[in-house]
Amino acid sequence: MKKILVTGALGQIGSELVMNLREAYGNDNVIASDISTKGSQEAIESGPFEIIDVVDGKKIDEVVKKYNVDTVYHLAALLSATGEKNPSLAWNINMGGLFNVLEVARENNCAVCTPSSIAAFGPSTPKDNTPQDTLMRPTTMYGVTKVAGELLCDYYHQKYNIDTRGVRFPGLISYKSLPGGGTTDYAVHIFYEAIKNKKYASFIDKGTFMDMMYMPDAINALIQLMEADPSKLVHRNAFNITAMSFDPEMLGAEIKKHIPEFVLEYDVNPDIQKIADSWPNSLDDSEARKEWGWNPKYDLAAMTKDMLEQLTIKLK
Ligand code: AKB
Repeated sequence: MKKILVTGALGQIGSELVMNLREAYGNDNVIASDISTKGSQEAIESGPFEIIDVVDGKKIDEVVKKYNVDTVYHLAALLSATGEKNPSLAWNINMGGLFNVLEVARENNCAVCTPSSIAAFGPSTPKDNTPQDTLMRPTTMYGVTKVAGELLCDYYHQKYNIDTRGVRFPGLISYKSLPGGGTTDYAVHIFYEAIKNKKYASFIDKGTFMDMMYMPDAINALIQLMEADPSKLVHRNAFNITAMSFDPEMLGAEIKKHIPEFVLEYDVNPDIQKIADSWPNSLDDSEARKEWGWNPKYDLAAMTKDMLEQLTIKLK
């Protein structure tokens, strides 16, 4: 049985990933960790939990040794909009944290799964059906750390034979934990406001298409990729994956099918819009489909219906 450490376990992805991993591998085999205890109490209470600040490599090493960890899901990172407000902090956490995790993995022979992002692409990348292997010159600090992180994982794989794997996540939509400081966060906030106030002012402009994914598909991607036969993986860091691509108008229209009074307005944030404009409209994820059977279940209609149902229950 795997012994898994999850960093950033109380964040948007982590809080759901931990519960799914515990169901699959057993509660005691999944060690959740985060910089504080703020966040999902379920993830803290249902199995082992440790405080880890990922810039502290010694602490990561201590926890890995304490539990005989053989697989690390490294999720702790600053997102794009927050990263642009504090680029040096983004560099320290995103690059310093990943470097520490890879060094600990080398020392203790662990597999490492860490997400990259559509932010790894930039304005010179082909915008539509963006290929797996293409130009990557991002213009945000978050994007810079994601490209550098992909290269670093490739390096540890080639040089030290560490089993590193990753995906380029699009915007992730979920109802359990809120995202923190991302460019794609409008696609989560819109659901809260639609249910509570029947209107939403989007900080991303109409006509801005970005890839998106519902959280159950994102969690499956991380688990499925780490279970994939390594001999089939040509790429490692990191696979394009997507489930849908839409702009705010399309999402608003889909919500209106369930809440006819819903009104979508715009209050565009120029700084965040600039980031969105530098990212692809839609990714080509055929390599992930071919190499490890990636196949998302939720499209825009299925995701919207489920989000509204689940969030309505949660907000009651
Ligand atoms: C963000 O918007 O920063 C993230 C991402 C696409 O990586 N959701």
